[in-house]
Amino acid sequence: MAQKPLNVGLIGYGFMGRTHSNAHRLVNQFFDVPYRTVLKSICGLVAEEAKAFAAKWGYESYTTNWREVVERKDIDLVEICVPNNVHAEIAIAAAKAGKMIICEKPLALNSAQAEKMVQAVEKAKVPNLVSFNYRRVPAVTLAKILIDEGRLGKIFHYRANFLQDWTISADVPQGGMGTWRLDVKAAGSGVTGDLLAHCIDTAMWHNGPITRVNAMTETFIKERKNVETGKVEPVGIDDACTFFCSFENGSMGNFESTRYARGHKALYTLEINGEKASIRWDLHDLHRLQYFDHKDDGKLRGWRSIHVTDHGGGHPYMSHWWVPGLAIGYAESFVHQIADFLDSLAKGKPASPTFREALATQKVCDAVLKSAKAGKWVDVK
Ligand code: SOE
Repeated sequence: MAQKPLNVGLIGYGFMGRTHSNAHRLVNQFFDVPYRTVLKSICGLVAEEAKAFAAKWGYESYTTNWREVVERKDIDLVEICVPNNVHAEIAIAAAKAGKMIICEKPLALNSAQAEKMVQAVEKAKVPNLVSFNYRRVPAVTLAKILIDEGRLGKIFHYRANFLQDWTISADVPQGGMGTWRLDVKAAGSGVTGDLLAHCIDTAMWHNGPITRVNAMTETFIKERKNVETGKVEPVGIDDACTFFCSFENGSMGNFESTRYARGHKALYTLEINGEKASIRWDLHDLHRLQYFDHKDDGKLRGWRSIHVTDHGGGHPYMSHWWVPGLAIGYAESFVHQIADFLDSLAKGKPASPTFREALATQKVCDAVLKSAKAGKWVDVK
């Protein structure tokens, strides 16, 4: 396939900077997409680190000034992999400069800010995508296909958890590289924006809009040292959040996230119960989809564990990888994301989830935090 080059400027060389860079390194090896991504520039706070990252991942240049990336005439796509409080400023400037944008999740600190970002990309008519990568784990995509085929029938329940345990110690600081997620000024919220946003994005993709929520949050450790100021400061994020919700289709939702579930490192699970069938998925076993079909013969009826690696069986994305039976993992969900983005670009179609779709997720997050504060049901508006 004839491929056009697509020049990338990536801002942020932390954990997400690595997942996105890795995806660029692999996408053209495994997917016949009409564009070949070229790693033009990496931007990060410390020049020496940016230089080392550029050398390791194959970027042609590095900088510590994100405006340089946004303003460079030879850059087509800007990827935003920095803390949440800088997403809006960079995205709006990039849209004004006519760049395509892929932004890490959550889109913004809150929906008012996300709204401005949506206006900017829509006014500039630039392709845009928010990196809710779990949609593109083949088993999660297969769940969407099964739901859309009507195999579950009417949906009654959607439940999801995202459990971690890395902030239990009071010695974990807030602010700075790696721990900015604990600083409300940088993150906007705690587990609601960081982890539940993933669950909400997937849930609304699978099961349609969420209309109202009833939430509770807790901050277990009230003060932590701030790496930026060197002072012990109040913690402004939610350490844990549980909420119930209604979906527009009449089903009930039940969501929980915490960074205080000792023993769980990144346990994202989801379960959907329909009139005819149920589905269950677990990030720790991400290539499997559990499926129960009530119409199976009674003697054999039970939960089946589908190893989602068989493209002969129609398993999404798997024809691009190895032979049936051999699994892929977390990193590949980012490869699928960029492959889908490039494919949509060639077709002149938006790639999902767009900034506008991520705004809907942000509105649910805002309603969750508002409900927890008010101690009552809140409509998602
Ligand atoms: C937090 O620990 C985190 O890295 C999130 O920020 C990611 O979005 C999630 O995929 C894994 O956990």
